[in-house]
Amino acid sequence: MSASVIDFVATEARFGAHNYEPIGVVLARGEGVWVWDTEGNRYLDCLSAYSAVSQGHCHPKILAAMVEQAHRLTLTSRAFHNDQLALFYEEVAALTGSHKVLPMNSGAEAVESAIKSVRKWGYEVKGVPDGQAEIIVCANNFHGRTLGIVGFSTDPETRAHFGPFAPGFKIIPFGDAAALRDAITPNTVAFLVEPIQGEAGVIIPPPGYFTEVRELCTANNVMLVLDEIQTGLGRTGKLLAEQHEGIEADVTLLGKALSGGFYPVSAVLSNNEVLGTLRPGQHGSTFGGNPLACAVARAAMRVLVEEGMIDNAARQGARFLNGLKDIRANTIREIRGRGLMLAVELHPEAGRARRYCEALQAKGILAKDTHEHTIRIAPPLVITSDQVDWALERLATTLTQDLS
Ligand code: IF1
Repeated sequence: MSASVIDFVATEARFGAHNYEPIGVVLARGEGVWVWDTEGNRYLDCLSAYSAVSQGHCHPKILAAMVEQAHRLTLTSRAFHNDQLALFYEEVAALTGSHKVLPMNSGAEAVESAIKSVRKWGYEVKGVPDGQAEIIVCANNFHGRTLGIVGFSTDPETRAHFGPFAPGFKIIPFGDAAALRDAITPNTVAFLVEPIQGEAGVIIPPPGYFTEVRELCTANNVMLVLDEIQTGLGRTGKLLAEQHEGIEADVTLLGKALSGGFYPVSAVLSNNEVLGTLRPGQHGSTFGGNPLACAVARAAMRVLVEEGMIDNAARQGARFLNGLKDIRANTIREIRGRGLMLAVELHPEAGRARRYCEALQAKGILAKDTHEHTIRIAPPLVITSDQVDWALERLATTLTQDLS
């Protein structure tokens, strides 16, 4: 690495908590699907900041909305109204068919807020005895990094030495409706689940799973909370991943691409019942629903729809998936994906996925490994057919190498 790159990396190592092991590239600029490092090398971003930059890097219309609002009013607190929040509410509710919106900042905050809200609904509406609410989650879940959330993680790395944890969560296998049926009790208030498990390696449930889940939740007065923070807003080729299953969640969580990567914006969306239980003073956030966040999110949603990014994700996702499946390489165990949420799982004997990500970097593609043997592929939803083909060429040459 050249001197300037080592300076950045060394300084990060010197001062920064070592909670990430980034690939050896220092990025300086982004535009659309492309990012450039400090040396001017160009890469196709196949991570999109974990699907937060779905609209492409530095989208000009989101940037313009951010700059215009930043000149006018950035933060008021919710102690006062502002002229962006109501518009954000209207537009996100119209886009998703929701009735109530709770604006937060990070995805984890939306998840935590949803947990608080469904518990409150359980006690005050469903009649669960106070302090006995149960929430069912899935093994290999990823819903964020707060203490409450890692308390129900099954990943030792995510939860080791962070305890003690809060009770009230039951863990069942993902994709097994019978396990959900058997786990529900009169004190169950919600089933919190990702439509497709992202961090687990793009795990897609069996056909019909969510139809059964929806029926079980309805029959037992259990709130179905879908964490669409990664799968939502076009990533899987539909606005919400639930649409592939033909169901509707009771509570939907959005984040990441809700701001197009410009600003932390998340939201809990629900029917009246769940969010209707929150009264003044019972929940809040300094930055939640601030005018700058709302202006950015409004622009991010607008360009997603107006520029046909959702349909493009479906088309280019199919192209990408078929192209990956056409690669004949002994290293590949399985190719998975829906829309532009794709994964290449390698055979364990092929070596660590990180080695292949490092080889891809040398060919101009930035991708991230997950759980040792899987390479995630999630480019911005603005990717073109030519760019998909360009990426597939490089993936094919890399995956046919043996980097064990
Ligand atoms: C990290 C993972 C992805 C999420 C879902 C909630 C959140 C996330 C489905 C929390 C966040 C991020 C977090 C980031 C890496 C990335 C990630 F690898 F950690 F799991 F995308 F798969 N629900 N995912 O994916 O949202 O609070 O981060 O805004 O923690 O390293 P957040």
